[in-house]
Amino acid sequence: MTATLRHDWTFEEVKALFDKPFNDLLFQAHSIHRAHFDPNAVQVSTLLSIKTGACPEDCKYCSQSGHYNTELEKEKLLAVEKVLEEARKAKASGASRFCMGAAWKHPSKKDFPLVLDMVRGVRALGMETCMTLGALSEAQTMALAEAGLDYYNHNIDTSRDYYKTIISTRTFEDRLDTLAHVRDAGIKVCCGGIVGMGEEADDRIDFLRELANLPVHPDSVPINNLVKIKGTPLEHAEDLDPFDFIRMIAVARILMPQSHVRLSAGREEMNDQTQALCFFAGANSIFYGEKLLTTSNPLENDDMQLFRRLGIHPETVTEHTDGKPLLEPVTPEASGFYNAMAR
Ligand code: SAM
Ligand code: DTB
Ligand code: SF4
Repeated sequence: MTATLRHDWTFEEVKALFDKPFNDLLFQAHSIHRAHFDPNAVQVSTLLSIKTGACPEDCKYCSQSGHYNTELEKEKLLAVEKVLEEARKAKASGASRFCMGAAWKHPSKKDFPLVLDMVRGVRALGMETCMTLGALSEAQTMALAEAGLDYYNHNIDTSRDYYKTIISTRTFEDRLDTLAHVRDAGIKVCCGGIVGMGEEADDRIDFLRELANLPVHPDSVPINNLVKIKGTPLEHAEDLDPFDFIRMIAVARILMPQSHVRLSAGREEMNDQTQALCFFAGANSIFYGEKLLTTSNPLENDDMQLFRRLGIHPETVTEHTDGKPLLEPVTPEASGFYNAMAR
């Protein structure tokens, strides 16, 4: 059941998917998943916060916003060598992609050359590279592409309508502008958002519709379940029904059949059964490693056990997004994923 790629989804069509009986929705999503991917392979990325806290943006969910008192320990931009040391560790533990995140509105002139060195350095270790640094100018995007950046993460986070309730220091359109620069520079786009922020079901429908109707589907679609941070306005947001979270994954898979859908933040609060259903519904990427950016993630060993229990293996990666080979292919056997388990 291969699906044609569409960019003209209507609200009613997406709502009709959400309204399907759970089994029908999962069957459709899994059939599409199977037609486009190895259903037992999951891409494995590790995150590192390269600059932490004191962010000028006011995202109501975020531990790193300078607008809220979240008791977070702030940290200046890490030294390039420290970042490479962490990337080496992530590779040895089995990650194929290293994602570096900075709490900036946009990168400064002073910091930007260091960020480029990080991209070159991580790439030279034989890993895929990903960065999330806030808004980018056209020139910065070109420079990142030249340095060999594989992916740029820049989320639209929620529906266009609900966006204003969550963030006031930038607009939804600002996000689309940076996404266009990234696409134009030939860097693969990683773009998704968060659920469980007090949004309506209609916002979740519209959020996925916006993603699917972008000129090109994002290559990676992270679906984060809100990690509630003490001191932020969303500290006491109501939990989303886990079945509604699984529905999000399933609908994302149906709308964007060729994209990697990432089961992102919030896995620590999910049981194994929910995660397994997410993989069945079409999730085929995770953040792996004991920390996300500032909050915790399942222990590496727990993820390895879960993979083993479900017969899932890390996805094999042989080349960068520009077609150049990785220093050495990352295969399940060579990735260090299972070696790390034996340790
Ligand atoms: N500052 C950059 C930006 O906003 O693009 C990059 C880092 S930001 C932390 C990346 C994404 O992480 C956000 O867009 C949001 O979707 C997700 N995120 C941040 N805090 C979160 C939380 N508490 N729970 C779940 N997801 C979160
Ligand atoms: C994304 O969508 N999720 C990641 C990544 N992109 C950068 C970040 C999750 C952050 C969770 C909260 C924290 O650890 O601070
Ligand atoms: Fe800053 Fe990104 Fe957090 Fe928003 S999500 S406050 S931009 S670090």
